[in-house]
Amino acid sequence: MRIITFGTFDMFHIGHLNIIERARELGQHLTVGVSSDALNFSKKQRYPICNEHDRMRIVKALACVDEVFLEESLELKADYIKAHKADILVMGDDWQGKFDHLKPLCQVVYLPRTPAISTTQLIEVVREIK
Ligand code: C2G
Repeated sequence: MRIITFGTFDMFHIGHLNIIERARELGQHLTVGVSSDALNFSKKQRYPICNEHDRMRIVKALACVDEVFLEESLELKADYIKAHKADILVMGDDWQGKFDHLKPLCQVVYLPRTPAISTTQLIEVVREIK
């Protein structure tokens, strides 16, 4: 089985590693779409702390990741799934139900998020350190 997952993976943390490892365990090949800086800006009106080049390098360096590409639009999921011949799309359950329309193309699996850690929370903690 070929797996695909997507994310920004800004300030890479244990929640990111957990979902990537669990996604890889569902098959034999894992492709990760890393959201572009521009896509993040359009969604959140701010750029990630780490740029897309560095975020892609970090994800690509993981032993459980076989392939990485830049995700430039949320609307292109179906094209990315076909281009990478993915059998299963894995997303965290903060996206529960959001990608069910892709079920004719591949299996869609939502895995539970790792509790008590997020990029937003890390940014807030670092900001508070004076
Ligand atoms: N995640 C997790 N546990 C956390 C934090 C994140 O399991 N504590 C998961 C998210 O559910 C997601 C992945 O890690 O599946 C990447 O999270 P983000 O970097 O926040 O990516 P996001 O902005 O949700 O992705 O097409 C989707 C886009 O790429 C956006």
